[in-house]
Amino acid sequence: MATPFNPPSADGKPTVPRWAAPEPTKEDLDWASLHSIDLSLLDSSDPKVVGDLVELTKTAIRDDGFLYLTNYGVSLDQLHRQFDLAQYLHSNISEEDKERLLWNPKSGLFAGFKRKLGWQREAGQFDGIEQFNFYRGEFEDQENCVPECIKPFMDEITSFSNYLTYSVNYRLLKLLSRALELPDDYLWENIQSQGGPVGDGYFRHALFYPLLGEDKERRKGVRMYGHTDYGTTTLLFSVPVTALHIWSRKNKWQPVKYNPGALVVNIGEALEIISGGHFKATKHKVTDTPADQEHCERLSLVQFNASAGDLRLAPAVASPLLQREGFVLDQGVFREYKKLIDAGVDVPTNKEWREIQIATRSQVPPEKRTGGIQEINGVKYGADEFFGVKVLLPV
Ligand SMILES: O=C(O)CCC(=O)C(=O)O
Ligand SMILES: [Fe+2]
Repeated sequence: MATPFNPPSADGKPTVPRWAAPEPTKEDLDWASLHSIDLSLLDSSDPKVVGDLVELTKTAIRDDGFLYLTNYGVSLDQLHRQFDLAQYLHSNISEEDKERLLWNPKSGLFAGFKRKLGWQREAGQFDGIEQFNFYRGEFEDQENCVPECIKPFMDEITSFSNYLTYSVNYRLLKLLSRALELPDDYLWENIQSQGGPVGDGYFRHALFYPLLGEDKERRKGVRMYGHTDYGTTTLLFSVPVTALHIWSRKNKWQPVKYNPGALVVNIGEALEIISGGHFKATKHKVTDTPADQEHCERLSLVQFNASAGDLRLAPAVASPLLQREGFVLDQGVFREYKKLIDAGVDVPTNKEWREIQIATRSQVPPEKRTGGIQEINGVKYGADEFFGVKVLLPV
């Protein structure tokens, strides 16, 4: 049995106001129909139950690349405490700390504080998205690298991030290794970056302020343009303010419905490549909210799990699934990697791949990307290119 999350106590710490979950939207939207995976079933002593779980996971990540994960060991109360802390950080971080801990994406990391003025370091136009990102460095040197106001609570944040990595992601990668019919520890041992609460990945406290008037007009409904995540798995906590959309199997953008307490898990590019395209790194974006949530602040907690930095990824041809069924070349980064591999050209290392994107990918609409517009099966895409790898985003 997996041990449930058991966080350090809040006793003797400054009082933290409770986060009040906004009312879910009442609009009847064209929701993405995602499968739900009950992670506790992985502990079942009945092989049929576990076998069915692996099958359902396989279906979910082949169909959607996104799934809801439930019963993963964190209670709703414990989760809401983490939202309290994220809200506290954004309400109490001093101007001095914002400046001192300002992020520098040119470094290839999103570490530290992002102001609500544009994506890169220099002040740009208001996008209303504030973030604090905890990388390895923030966890290791808390004295110098995290906001003063959050220091008393770093034990709780560290233990949460540790649980997400060493329990939730560990079990998830086991399930995904089984879907590839590989040994249980295959993805954890060979692909996942290691060390500390987040390996080479990061834990994020993001706050989306309402976007109104001219600012809203300018962004044309998009808060964060379509993209795929580059790591192994991304653990997004399902939030009441509707804004996350996925490019679904119906070839259209569909919103993800609030599922209290659930994790919204998406597959990163690393696993798409390793699985030879069987697992989908699905494009997703963050949009304006429905009208009845227009004035809501959207707090979003995310753990981005990263692949080992020095690896140059190739499909795991030892997988019986791949041997039986071959590659899936429908979409995405795997198809592009395969072109390079077939041509005998080195693909980038994982570290190079994520750092170039963080350092250079800016928040511009797909139709204004450097690689121009392409039409595939009647859908128009804007293109970027990094290391000879084309990245396509639906216009
Ligand atoms: O806040 C969200 O729901 C998603 C954010 C996201 O996709 C990302 O930062 O990669
Ligand atoms: Fe993302």
